[in-house]
Amino acid sequence: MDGIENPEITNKSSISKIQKKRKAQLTVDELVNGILNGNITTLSRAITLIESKNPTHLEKANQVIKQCLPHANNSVRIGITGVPGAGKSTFIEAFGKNLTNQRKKVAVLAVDPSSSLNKGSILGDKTRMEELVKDKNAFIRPSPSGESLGGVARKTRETIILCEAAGFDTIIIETVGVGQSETAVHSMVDFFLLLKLAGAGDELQGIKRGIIELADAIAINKADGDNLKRAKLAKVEFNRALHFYPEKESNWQPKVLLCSALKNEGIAEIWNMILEYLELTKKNKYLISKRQEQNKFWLIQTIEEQLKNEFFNHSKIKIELKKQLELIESNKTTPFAAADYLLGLK
Ligand SMILES: Nc1nc2c(ncn2[C@@H]2O[C@H](COP(=O)(O)OP(=O)(O)OP(=O)(O)O)[C@@H](O)[C@H]2O)c(=O)[nH]1
Ligand SMILES: [Mg+2]
Repeated sequence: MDGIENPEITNKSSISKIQKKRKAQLTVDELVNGILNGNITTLSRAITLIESKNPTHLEKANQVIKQCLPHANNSVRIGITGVPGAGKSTFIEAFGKNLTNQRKKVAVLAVDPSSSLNKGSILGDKTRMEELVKDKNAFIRPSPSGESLGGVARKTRETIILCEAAGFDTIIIETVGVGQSETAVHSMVDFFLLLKLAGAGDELQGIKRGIIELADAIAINKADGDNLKRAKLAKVEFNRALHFYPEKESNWQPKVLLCSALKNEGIAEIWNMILEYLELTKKNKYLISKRQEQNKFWLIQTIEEQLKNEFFNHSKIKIELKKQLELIESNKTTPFAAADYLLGLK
C-alpha cells in the first residue's frame, strides 16, 4: 500500500537532514571511544540510548555501559536533596563552580520523581545554573522523563558510570526532598547532603525524620542578611537533635553547616568537609564496602524492576488482569486469589 503523501508545507531539506542524522548512528565502539576521550556530545548520545525505550537501543546501551565499567568508579558521588525552594540549583551552581575552578570535572544529574507528571525536570531551571551550564568542565543532564522512580534511578545510576568513564571526577545528584527519591539517591552516592532553610519547621519543609537519618551533613542555606540569626539558631538546634540519632556505620559524625549559595559563602567549607569524610571512610574502608553494598542492592532492585515490567507488559497478563480487576469490582474474587491466578499464568 502507498504511504501517506508528504504535506506540501514539509521542508524537504530538513527532512533529508534528519534522515542523514538518523543514519549516522554511532557504533558501540565509536560511542565508547568518544566517551573515553571525554567527548560530551558522544556522552549525551550514549545517555539518550540508556534512556530510550527501544529494545535495540537498550541492547546497545548495555554494551556501552559494560565497556565503560572498567573506567568508572573513580569519582566522588554526592547526593543533594532539599525541598523546592531550598536553593538546590543555586547551591549546585556555586558548589560546582568552586570545583571547576579547582580544575575538577563536575557532572550534575537528577533523580526527579515528578518528571513523569510534568515531563519537565528539576534541572530544567538552568537559569539558576547559568555559569555552570556554560562551563566546559561541567556537564548537566536533567532527569529522564516519563519513567517510574525505579526506572529513573536505574538510568541515573547507569549514567553515573558513563560520566565517570568520560573523566568526570565529581558527580552531583540532585533530588527534590519529597517522596522516595532520597532513598534511591542515597543508595547511589558516597555522601548525602541535606539542604535546609532556617526558620521553617520540619513539617513546613516536608522533611521526614528518615531523611535526616540518611544525611551525612545538613547545610542550612540562605544564611545571609536578616536570615543569618535564625540560621545560627537552627544550627544549634540541629546539632542538638543529631545527637539523638544512632551512630553511623561509617563512624562519621554528621555535621551541620551554614551557607549562602547566593553569596557563595560557606561553600568551600562544605567541600572541605566532604574531603574530610572521604579521608575517614577511605581509611576505615567504609567507602569501599558501601559501594559494594550499593551494587548488591542495585542487582536486587534491577531484578525486581525487570520482573515487574515483564509481568505487566505481557500481552496475556494485560488482558487477564483487566478481567480479574472486574471480578474484584463485582466481589467475585479476592485480590489474593486473583494474584495467584495471574502469577500462575505465565
Ligand atoms: N537569600 C538567599 N536566597 C537564596 C539562596 N540560595 C537560593 N536562594 C533563592 O531561593 C530561591 C530558590 O532557589 P533555587 O536554587 O531555585 O531552589 P531549588 O531548591 O533549586 O528549588 P526547586 O528547583 O524548585 O526545587 C531563588 O529565588 C534563589 O535566588 C541563598 O543562599 N540566600
Ligand atoms: Mg532547582
